[in-house]
Amino acid sequence: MHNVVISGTGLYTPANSISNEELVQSFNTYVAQFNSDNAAAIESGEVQALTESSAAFIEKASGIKSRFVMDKDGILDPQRMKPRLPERANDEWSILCQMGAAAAEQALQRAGKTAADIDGVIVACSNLQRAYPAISIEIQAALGVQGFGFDMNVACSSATFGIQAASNSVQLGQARAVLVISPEICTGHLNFRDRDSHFIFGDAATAVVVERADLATSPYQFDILGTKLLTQFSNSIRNNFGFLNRAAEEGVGAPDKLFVQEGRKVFREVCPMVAELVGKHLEETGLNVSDVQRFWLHQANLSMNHLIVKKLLGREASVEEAPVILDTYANTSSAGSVIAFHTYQDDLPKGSLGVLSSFGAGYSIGSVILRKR
Ligand code: CO8
Repeated sequence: MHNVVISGTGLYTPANSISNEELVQSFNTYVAQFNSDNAAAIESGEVQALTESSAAFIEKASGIKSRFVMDKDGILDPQRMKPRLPERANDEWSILCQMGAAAAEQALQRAGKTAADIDGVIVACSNLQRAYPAISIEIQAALGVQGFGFDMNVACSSATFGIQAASNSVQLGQARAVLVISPEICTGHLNFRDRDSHFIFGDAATAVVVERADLATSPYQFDILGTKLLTQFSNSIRNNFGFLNRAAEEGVGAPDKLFVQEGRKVFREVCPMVAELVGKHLEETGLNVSDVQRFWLHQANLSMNHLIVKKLLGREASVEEAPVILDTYANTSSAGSVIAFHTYQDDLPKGSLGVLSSFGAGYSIGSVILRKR
């Protein structure tokens, strides 16, 4: 059995960002148009009038101020309200491959490795743009990596589940190093006409090099002290989009073929589960919660993260202890906790303990305990 480290991380951030104010302006234009077009039906009670969104509500309820996106114009066009991402020819790299490979190249650079040092690529994310061939195998080709590749989806928890799979492969000697890549175009499956959720998501890609400790040479290493995963079935976060939609024509294009959630219920049910899992994981690893210098948590909602860390520590956490990136990135699904880890790790002294934890649809929760080398 080999000891395993994370030896490098990478981040791809799209060029364009949308502020709450810009998003709300587009949404409210759509609302005004809808209510005007349906004035008679609204008057007679056949159709319900739509209500405006508010930038102040969004920031207060979620902590989100802006989000990076792969296409800004298509989302903000009130006639369209979805990204415009043109199809590419089969001999061009796909958009998920392109952003995933960019994050991977940065992770390889920080790890001081090249494609020749990697034996596997796992693409772990919420939304894969096609059924096959696997995006991971395409990224292998784009980077020039030999060995194996496979895709996996555990929604927002995909990256931590991917890190466990990668860590197991390296520990068992099946690979010297594995790249875990999370390209997320969450705006592709976000209903920008839904007031309750139109502000939640953004786009980004992350990558992590999981490597045999005795081969790692980078100055950015973290020992993986343990991983722990939990899933429990819930319909509170759901997306019914899939390949069988065409066999049920009546449902094609319906709102349930995009992201839907009961936000309050998710908040209430998931926070205690995360605190319990992380607490138990630390205990099983022989560590105390008070030994942990940093919690890199899934970035969905600021109050959610405050509550989870408060349950764990028994007090409010400082922003250094639980760093925030959702203010500028929004929820980037599986990429979120890794963006926090990538952005807020270099200041930690050697020996510092941290927990990388993600949570989301399924429900699914992942915990990875890390110690800086
Ligand atoms: N503007 C103004 N007012 C609003 C708006 C708006 N945009 N939206 C709702 N309101 C109003 C409501 O009408 C309501 O009014 P009233 O009290 O009069 O009825 C009031 O605000 C409160 O509404 P909510 O109860 O809905 O608001 P919350 O305080 O619960 O906040 C949140 C809503 C921010 C959504 C919050 O519940 C939340 O963040 N919950 C956690 C959700 C979460 O973490 N989900 C994770 C899902 S992500 C995941 O697992 C990945 C899935 C795959 C990703 C795919 C990519 C698309």
